[in-house]
Order: sequence, then structure tokens, then C-alpha cells
Amino acid sequence: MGIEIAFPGVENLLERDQAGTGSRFWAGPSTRKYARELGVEIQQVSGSGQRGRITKEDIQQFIKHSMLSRASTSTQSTQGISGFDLLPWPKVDFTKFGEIERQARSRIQKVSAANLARNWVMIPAVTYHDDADITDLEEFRAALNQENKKDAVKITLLAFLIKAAVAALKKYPSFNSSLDGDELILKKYFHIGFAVDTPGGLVVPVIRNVNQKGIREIAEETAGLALLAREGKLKSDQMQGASFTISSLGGIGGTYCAPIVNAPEVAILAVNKSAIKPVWDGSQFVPRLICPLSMTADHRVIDGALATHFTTYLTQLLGDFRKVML
Ligand code: CAO
Repeated sequence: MGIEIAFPGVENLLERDQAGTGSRFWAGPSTRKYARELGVEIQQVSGSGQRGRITKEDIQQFIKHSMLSRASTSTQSTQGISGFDLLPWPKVDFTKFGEIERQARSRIQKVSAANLARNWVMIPAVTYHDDADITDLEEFRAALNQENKKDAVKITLLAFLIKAAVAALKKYPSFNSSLDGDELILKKYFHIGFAVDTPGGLVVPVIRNVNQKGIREIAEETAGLALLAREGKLKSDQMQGASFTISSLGGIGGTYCAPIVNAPEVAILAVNKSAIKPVWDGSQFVPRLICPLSMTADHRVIDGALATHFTTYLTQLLGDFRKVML
């Protein structure tokens, strides 16, 4: 294949990289041309020919290897994100260690896994925790439900959380936004997504224009959407357009958690199980119903001080719900 000549410049590069080995790369002019045409830096290719001569086949192998390693990285949900040089996912034969069962992942699980992985790697997120004293709110809610026992609609804590979150979003508009390059898109609407745990996986239906709705309407709508979600009957437009998301886990338990921001939103609130705790009222400990809150925010948009203002305000609203009307 043509006359073998040393590739200009390569020798210096080699001397830097493999000091003292005296190695040289050799490639004929047609091979160098071939590499240039394919955009391959020839100094990265190992030669398999005589005295390490680089052949066209070596260049083809190099391209094949690069493509394979890129594909294996992208199957681990980093597709579309450049700059990651991750190890391939461990391939283990688990049957060597014991009995196993293979289970197909649902469509919802596959879609949310890909979204969660992207959001996890792309958003520099910080989670802030706080406690809300919901003693009075729960008393009020219980009284409302007692008064309206015959109503089909039960007033839920979730409805109050959604309403309070919107009041906090109004006070701190950057929480109701999306990042678009160097600009922030501030939304003048208040559409709230809420996570629903369904047999097929996690879905997030959206209540639109919460600012225009009362607690009863929100409770009715969340119950209706949660039912549709569990029956697998949600339409795609019922899961679109959220400007903030709430994950209410209080019916299940838990103290705190660190939810993943639901891009392109910039913040998400998770709520765990409230419990009676002793609270110092200045002269004695009194039993109060305390609800743990965890808010994760995109630090590119929301600094820690602002995040703490938001969670503090939210706890104040939940502590005295009359403030939501202000
Ligand atoms: N503290 C204590 N009790 C709570 C509570 C809280 N923070 N939140 C709800 N509860 C109670 C309710 O009062 C209710 O009790 P009663 O029946 O005695 O009134 C009970 O828990 C059941 O509530 P629920 O969770 O079924 O209903 P909800 O309106 O509170 O929530 C929904 C509805 C759809 C949010 C919830 O069913 C659900 O799916 N939550 C899971 C969300 C999820 O999966 N998040 C994870 C996302 S990220 O992986």
C-alpha cells in the first residue's frame, strides 16, 4: 500500500504520550487521506501492520469500536447528552448467584426512567426540607368533611397543598418558570402536576388554572384524574403543561425524600406523612401535627436563599391557611 512514511507530527505526539518508548506511527499517504476523509485522528489508531503500520482496516476497526462504545453509553440513558465518558453498564449473569425472574418493564416505566435519568444528570438540583404545622388545617379539613359527609367529594390534604403551592408560586414567580438558554420563561398560568402511583407506573396528571379554582373543585378534579390514571385512561393532554409538580406520599408514609425535578419545570415538592410531634410554644411542649416537606429546585434558577424563602412561606401558609387569601 504505497510507500511507508512517518506521519508528520505524530512522532512528537508519541514522544509526549509514550516518553522513551521510541514508538513511531507509520501510514501510507492513501491511508492518511482515508483517515482524513472519515474525520479520524490517525494518531489515535493502533497499527496492526508490519512495524506498527496503520492500515485502512485499522481505521475501519477504530470507527467501529468508537461507534459501539458510544451506543453502549447511550443505552444507559445518556442519549443526547455529550461529554459523558461512562463505563459500560455491568453485564452480570445473575443466574450464577441464584434463581431469578425476568419481568418486562411497562411503557410508563420505560418512559419515566428515561426522563428521570435525563433530569437527574442535567439538573444541578438541591433538596430543601421543612416542617409545616398542619394541626389547624387538618382540624378544619376534618370539620369540612364531617359537615359534608354526604358529599361524594372528600376534601383532601392534597387539594390544600396544591392551593398553598400556587400562593407560594405567585409570591416567588421564578419557581413557576422554565429555563430556556440564557432566558427564563416565567409562566403566568398555574398548572400543577401531581404524581399518581398506578399499577403501570408513575404518572403525573395536571390540574389547570389552580388559581381560578376552589379547594372543593381541586379535590374533585384530583380524585377524578387519579382514578383515570389508575385505570390507565388518562389522555396525553391531561399530563401536559404543568408548571410545578407535587408528589404527595403522606398516605403511604415516610419522613422526607428528595424528589427529582420534572423538567422543564424548575422545582418539585414532595410531602410525606404528618405525625404528632412535641413543639415548644415558648413555655411548654405542646402536641402538634407536623407535616414534612421536601422541595427540590434547579440551582441554575433558584438559589438556596430563595428556596428557603419559598419553603418557609409555604409552611406559613399551611400553618395558617387564611394567608392563602392574601
Ligand atoms: N400525612 C398524613 N396522612 C396523609 C397525608 C399526609 N401528608 N396525605 C394523605 N394522608 C392520608 C389521607 O388523609 C388519607 O387518610 P383518610 O382516608 O383517613 O382521610 C390517606 O392518607 C390516603 O390518602 P391518599 O394518598 O390515598 O390520597 P391523597 O389525596 O392524599 O393522594 C394521590 C392522592 C394520587 C396523590 C396518592 O394516592 C398517590 O398516588 N400518591 C403517590 C404519589 C407518588 O407515587 N409519588 C412518587 C413520585 S416520585 O417517585
